[in-house]
Amino acid sequence: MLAHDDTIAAIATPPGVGGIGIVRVSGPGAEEICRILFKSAASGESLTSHHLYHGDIISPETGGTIDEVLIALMKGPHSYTGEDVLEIHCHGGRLILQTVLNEVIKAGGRPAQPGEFTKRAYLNGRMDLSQAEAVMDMITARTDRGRALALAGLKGRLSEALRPIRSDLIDILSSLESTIDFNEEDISDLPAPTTPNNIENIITRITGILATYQEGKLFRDGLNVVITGRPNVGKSSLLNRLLGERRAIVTPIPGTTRDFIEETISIGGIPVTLTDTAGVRKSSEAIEQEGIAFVWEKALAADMVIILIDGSVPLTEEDAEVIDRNREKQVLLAVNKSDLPRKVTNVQLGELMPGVEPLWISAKYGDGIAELKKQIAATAAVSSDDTGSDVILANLRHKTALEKTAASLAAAHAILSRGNFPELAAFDLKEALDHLGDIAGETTAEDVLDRIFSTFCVGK
Ligand SMILES: Nc1nc2c(ncn2[C@@H]2O[C@H](COP(=O)(O)OP(=O)(O)OP(=O)(O)O)[C@@H](O)[C@H]2O)c(=O)[nH]1
Ligand SMILES: [Mg+2]
Repeated sequence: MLAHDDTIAAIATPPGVGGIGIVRVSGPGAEEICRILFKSAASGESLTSHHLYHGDIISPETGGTIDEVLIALMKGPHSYTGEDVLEIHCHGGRLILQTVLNEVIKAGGRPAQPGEFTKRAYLNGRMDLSQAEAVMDMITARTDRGRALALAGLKGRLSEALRPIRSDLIDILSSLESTIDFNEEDISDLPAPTTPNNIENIITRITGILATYQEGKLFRDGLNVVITGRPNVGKSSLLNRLLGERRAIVTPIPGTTRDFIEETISIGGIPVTLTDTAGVRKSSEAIEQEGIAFVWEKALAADMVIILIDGSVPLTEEDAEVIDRNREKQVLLAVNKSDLPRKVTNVQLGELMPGVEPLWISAKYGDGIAELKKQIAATAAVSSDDTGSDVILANLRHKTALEKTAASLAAAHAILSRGNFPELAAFDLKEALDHLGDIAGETTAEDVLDRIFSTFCVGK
């Protein structure tokens, strides 16, 4: 265990006003800070670890009370960080929390860096690196599916799934190394006990886990969907309908939306960020032109584009341009105003956009919206084939590490298939183990750790 000799402190609750706010302290000085600042309501009470106490935070300089609080002292190693942790539950005002934090720092703490509590938890072996990363995924989860995914990470499901792979890898390596030792003692013609099949089996298991990444990423990071089309087709109406509230201005005047409007909803557990954009047309008006220039940029960057057509009027050149500009994108073609007499046919649309089945909807009355949502989720999700994996990979760093593991294994496999060169294969297997170890943070470099924890919030 790596003991830190300094004590860190931070406001752990978000900025703004709340019912309560928490100042969190961790390190060898936590108990002393508590002794200096906290005066228990029941005089003469001694503090038991992991109990909640009621009392006041007192300024040692003036002797005045700063706030009436609840505190908990959690002695290490049974605490979040593995160190002595003090939590001060104050009234949730920014000034109060800042004042209490200042007193904590005067009493021997120092301001914590982003993610420093969790980093200490990791360094002290309270969790592995993939679990530490899941802490932030948990906090930022936007849908129930995303939360469940993060929770699995937090509970160490990924590490659990990788453990047998790791131990099989170590077995293969040690049996390989034993043949190397024998060879050195010149007992030749010893059959290599490690068949390439063992390695192939591990590669297959890793590939199974890797196959879950697209799904995992979708539920964790979500999907960017841009609604585009010429003016007045009902883009803003569609955004409002999908959101279930009046968010964007809707008028019969073409060119109503100038700027883009972004909102996130959950579709089948996927956090979908919808962007309503300005209607695309040739415009001589500067503000509108700017808005339209933005549309192409937004559409280009999107994961998926909904091309919206007004089905109650004949197709125009502008519709054709919108379709043309999005040929390379993942698109859904929706035809709006299905409640009005139809002036557009599926055949016409098929000519403009072969192979894409148009979906008729009414943003105004809600027809076809459930189907549209279904199609968004279905188009985004890659095959829902059972990958045979009971963990879902959602983090790019984990994916990269697993890919490197598989690549090193493939190299070892190739060497062993070609002949008996156990030394060379052992080298690749060791590398595979290193890459695998990166996920739990067994072999992770300091700069990588810094990068990971710097994305955390202060106080976590
Ligand atoms: N009948 C009918 N009218 C609709 C439907 N959807 C939208 N409208 C009407 O079409 C007009 C334009 O709707 P908007 O949602 O503002 O269209 P938009 O594509 O955002 O327009 P711009 O922002 O100007 O590009 C409004 O009068 C809406 O009430 C629909 O499904 N049926
Ligand atoms: Mg609009």
